[in-house]
Amino acid sequence: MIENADAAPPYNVQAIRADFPVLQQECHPGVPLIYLDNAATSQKPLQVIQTLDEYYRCYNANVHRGIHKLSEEATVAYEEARSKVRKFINAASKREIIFTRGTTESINLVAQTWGRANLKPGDVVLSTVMEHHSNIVPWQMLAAEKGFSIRYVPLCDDGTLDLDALTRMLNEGNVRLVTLMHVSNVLGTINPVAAVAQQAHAAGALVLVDGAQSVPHMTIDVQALGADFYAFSGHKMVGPTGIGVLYGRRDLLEAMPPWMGGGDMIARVRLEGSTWNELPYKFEAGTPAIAEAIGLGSAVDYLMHLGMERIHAYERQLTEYALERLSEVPDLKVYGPSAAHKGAVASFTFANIHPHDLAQVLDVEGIAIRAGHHCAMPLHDYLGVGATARASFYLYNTLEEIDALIEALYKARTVFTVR
Ligand code: C6P
Repeated sequence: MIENADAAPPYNVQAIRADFPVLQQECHPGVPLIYLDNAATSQKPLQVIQTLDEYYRCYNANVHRGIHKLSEEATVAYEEARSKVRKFINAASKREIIFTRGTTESINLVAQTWGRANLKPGDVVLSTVMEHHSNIVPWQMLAAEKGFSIRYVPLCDDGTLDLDALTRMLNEGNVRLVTLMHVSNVLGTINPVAAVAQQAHAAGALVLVDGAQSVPHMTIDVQALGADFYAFSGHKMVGPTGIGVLYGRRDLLEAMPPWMGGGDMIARVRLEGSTWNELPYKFEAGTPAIAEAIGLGSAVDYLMHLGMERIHAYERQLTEYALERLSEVPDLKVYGPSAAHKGAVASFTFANIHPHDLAQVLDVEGIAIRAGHHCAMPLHDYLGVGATARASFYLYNTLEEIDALIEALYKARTVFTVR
């Protein structure tokens, strides 16, 4: 599926950067943009932008409805995008690919359909303290209604998951679902999903994986991982906003009731009651995000052309270099494991400078980072910090941009009185 890294031409980051119009601009007069907020959202290459443009210019129409040329063209492109996504994550069938608005909606879909139908008092949903709010709050909302409990696996000191605790908690019984992120958006921790899934299945639990920070950065094979559900967002993987994916094992999806009701998700509607369409349409009520899905297909083409293994290897170099350079900065603390166990994310605190103030000073230098709790408040509580500053990298970032970040951090020391 992925091209052989040995046979591929060298990774030409400057040629890649030329594909991204946003990166060509100055952030302020005379100050080039250095975009290090990729965990929040990625920039889009011309190829994806042109795909959206072409759809609206040439064949904008609703899908699965009209018997006319434009509608047929739009339907073919929309379904082709689904096939591309299937191949990208190695799902067994196209029917297992449900288009949603993003990771958040995908997780809510599982909670509101599988969760609502299956979870009852006495059951346990096992999660982790490092989760994004989108993998905590939907379960809390449902638990308040259904009376099951949620337990959270703690972390080791280096920010990796405490696998002994996970085993213990699984052995305590009644765990129906293990729901965890593949890669942390704060610590960068890469969780051993395949091993966790094996244990969870042995204990009779299903596994939901939040892949928001993994799918954009590494080869994903949902079957090899043993994921029952896998959720991700298009906008973090050079695709448009407003489109995401829920992968679900076919037998599970078949057995789940629909979530939203409306057009396209039905087989037959009578005033007395309705029956449901086949997969995946049962879960795609109403006019979908057609342009965005087709744009996501184009993003998949772009990533597959570069090769996910090469992207991952390149990002590892960036991360190693960033961690090494950040370790030279006095009074700066990076959270999370070493580069070998980490995605392309570095969250840190820096002396007594509030992360928001730091982000503002870096913005003057044209450097975009994120500051705050990154929608992971429980993790920040666990770490004992109110907020962190986060630099996150992607396939178009360079070592020179990391140098510029370090230089700007030294400058920030002179702006603030560091205690
Ligand atoms: N994290 C960040 O800056 P949506 O918003 O649905 O596309 O993705 C939600 C989400 C779920 N899981 C993880 C691990 C994530 O990182 C995110 C999005 C962004 O870290 C925005 S809060």
